[in-house]
Amino acid sequence: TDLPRSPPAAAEPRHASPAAPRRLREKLRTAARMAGPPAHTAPGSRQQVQGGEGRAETATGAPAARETRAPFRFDYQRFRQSLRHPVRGRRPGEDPETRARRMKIKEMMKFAWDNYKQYALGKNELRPLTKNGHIGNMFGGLRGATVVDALDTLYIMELEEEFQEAKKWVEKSFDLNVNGEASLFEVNIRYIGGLLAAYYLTGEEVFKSKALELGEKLLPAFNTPTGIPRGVINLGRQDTRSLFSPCSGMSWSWGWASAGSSILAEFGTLHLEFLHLSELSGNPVFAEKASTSQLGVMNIRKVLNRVEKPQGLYPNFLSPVTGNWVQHHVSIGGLGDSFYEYLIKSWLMSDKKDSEAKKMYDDALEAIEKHLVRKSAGGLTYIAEWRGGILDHKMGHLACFSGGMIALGAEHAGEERKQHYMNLAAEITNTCHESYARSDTKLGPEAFRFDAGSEAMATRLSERYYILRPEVVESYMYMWRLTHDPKYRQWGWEVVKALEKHCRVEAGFSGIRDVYTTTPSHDNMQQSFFLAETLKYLYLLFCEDDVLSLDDWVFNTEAHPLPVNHTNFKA
Ligand code: DMJ
Repeated sequence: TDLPRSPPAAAEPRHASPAAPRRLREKLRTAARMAGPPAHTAPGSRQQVQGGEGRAETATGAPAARETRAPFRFDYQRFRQSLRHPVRGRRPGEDPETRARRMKIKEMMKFAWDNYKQYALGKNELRPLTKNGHIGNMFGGLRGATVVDALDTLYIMELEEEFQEAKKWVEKSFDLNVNGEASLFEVNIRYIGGLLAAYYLTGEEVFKSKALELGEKLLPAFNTPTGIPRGVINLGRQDTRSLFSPCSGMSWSWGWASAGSSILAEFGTLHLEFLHLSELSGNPVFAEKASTSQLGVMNIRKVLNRVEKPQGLYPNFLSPVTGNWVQHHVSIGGLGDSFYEYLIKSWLMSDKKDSEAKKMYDDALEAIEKHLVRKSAGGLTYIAEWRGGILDHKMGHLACFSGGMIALGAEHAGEERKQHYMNLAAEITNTCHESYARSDTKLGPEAFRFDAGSEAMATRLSERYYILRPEVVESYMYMWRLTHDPKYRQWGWEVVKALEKHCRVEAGFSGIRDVYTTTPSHDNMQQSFFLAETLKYLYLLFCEDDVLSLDDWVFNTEAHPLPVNHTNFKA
């Protein structure tokens, strides 16, 4: 069983000898601060509690670490000069139809933003039918998820006025001084990813400082016996004991996750952003906590490389206490998806130096292909889910990102494997397109199945909805960039037309409850990832390849571009 245990003692570590180099001693001190007081028993139904209640140090020790370190400055100008292509491209002559389609997508973005601004600015999402805002409980009291998610898309589309409106909101109204329970994963991919991308694209300091401040608030989630973070963290101030924020800095596992486990796609989707937080701050604590081990706090990859993997597969639930799998459910869709994405992207972002990530990706993909990839009776290739050795012949919409990922990885697989993986990527993307083409709205369901005579269609009422998700157009964008086969632009344009017809309402875009009826019922929610991802990938599909070139950028799992690390930009 998964009982609460104490993290390592918060004392000067044994091996911090006076002879140790100064940088190392500073790191050790920081990490000792991070270790925090003993664990607490979780209130209510919560599974695990660890971390920083009443912590005497500043938030996570990172600010204190800054006091002892030589001042660090990231040289933004030098970084910009290092890019191989202008961020927004060179704009050579292009055919008028492509331009017109791109302009249409830009208009959709403006419409989505304008309505959010008018009815919901400062809330997390727009409710386009009732014309008000939605806050939800994923972001621990943080607001403006749509603003932060939209920043880089507005910038790339040259919606200058709208970008300035969004920036002004971040400067004047984005309050990080909140006290609530947040998803570590969602805050990381949407807020940290969005702020980092906005900084790298524009050089505006406000985005960098907000990203770093927020990043520090996430660090206590790593205070577990293995260093595998828990899924939920309280974002409250951690430097004072307060009657009003008794849980600040503490973290929990999701109540619904088996036996206090952490989720593969959550703890496996931090690496890109946390490396950039370290790069920009000069503070190694983010990267170390996200990737390497200090003071016996096992890092994420170490734990994963140590634990035995059934048939080479990675199950979705892992105990942050023991470092063992809690359940044998494997999926390249929800709960697993972006873990695999971040392995290949970690390698690409490191300018192909992070060979550990590449090997983990290659091995994982080999196991997935062997045990999960299947062909339907009708000849469609799909990726099934695996439950303790039994295949569930279902593919989630979320799993449709994998066509793009496999194509991206194929580029670097060596000639023979390259063609093999490009074929696999094309087949999976084709299957996902079929899931759209076989619906009445030409939008795809949340999940589709290949059993009981069904092929690429939802068989359960509860899986028929479409919430403006990006994964299918994400794969079209990568497949277009890597093959230039015009069918991907054609398929992307089909999605644009379907969104306009079935999801556009008077005050924004809404998800729909059933893709198999042309009189859809709207779910009254304009998801922030529609602006961050769906519209951005559609727009890029109709851009030249040098706009956010894949030579210079990797997209985080929320489509926020982060630069490939060609050099060290310390001023
Ligand atoms: C996004 O927040 C991210 O793409 C995440 O990785 C998965 N789900 C949504 C969009 O569907």
